[in-house]
Amino acid sequence: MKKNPSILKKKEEMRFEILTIFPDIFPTYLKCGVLGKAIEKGLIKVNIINIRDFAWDKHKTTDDRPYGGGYGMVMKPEPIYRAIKSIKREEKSLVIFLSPQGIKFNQDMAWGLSHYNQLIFICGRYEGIDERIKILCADIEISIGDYILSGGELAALVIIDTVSRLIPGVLGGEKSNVEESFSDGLLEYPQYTRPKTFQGIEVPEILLSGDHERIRKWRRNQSIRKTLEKRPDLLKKAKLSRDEIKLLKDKEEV
Ligand code: 21W
Repeated sequence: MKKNPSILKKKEEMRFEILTIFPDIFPTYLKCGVLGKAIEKGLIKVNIINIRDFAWDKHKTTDDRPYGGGYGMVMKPEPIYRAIKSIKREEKSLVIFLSPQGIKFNQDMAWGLSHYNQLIFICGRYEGIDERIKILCADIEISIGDYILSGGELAALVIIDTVSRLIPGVLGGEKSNVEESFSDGLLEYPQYTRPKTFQGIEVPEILLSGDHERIRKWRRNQSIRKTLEKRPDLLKKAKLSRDEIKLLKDKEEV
């Protein structure tokens, strides 16, 4: 019988729930590429919840002026609280509060999140969300980096995209996510396709040689050199062989 570990393991789907006042942001991105296919195949589900549907006053108000005064508006707690309560919670479920003050998202965190069955994202707009939502509802507060966005929606898409790629079956080729940048902590080797010469620049000869072992070594070497050049901070955590570490040490002495 053909070995197929994927049929031995129970397929556990991932549900993403997004709480937002701008639901229109999401459908186009989610239809495209890898994510679109993953949704088609039923490997992931994305449910978009309009916070405004849980505002009960005549004007469906979701924001209000900050206590203590100051610039801008703050998102009211009640509609968000009711929106979260309306979600049917799966067994392994996490509520993520997206904010510039959160812990910074990275690939390791994505692996951690990929083991849940349900991730619930609270997207803020205006100057932020009433602090009591964070206290009462959030399991974790995440930022995607040190820059200012207009709201949490792009951050939710960044995290959903990254986490989805780690779910078994989402990427076509079995190996594609193992080979990807950051998987062994190194930057990617340079890639080329046809034509052989473009604007006077040749494709490196070795890639045309058909010698797959030499190509593998060349690519590995390019990855290490590129990482040393552009992101030496990554080398501390990179998975390198003894020989590769020695090679780097030799380079430092030159
Ligand atoms: C930006 C909200 C700035 C609040 C107190 C008094 C989610 C984000 C966001 C946003 C402020 C992420 C204030 C990286 C981001 C997000 C919108 C500051 C001013 N506070 N990751 N006045 N960058 N941003 N509020 O911006 O919601 S994850």
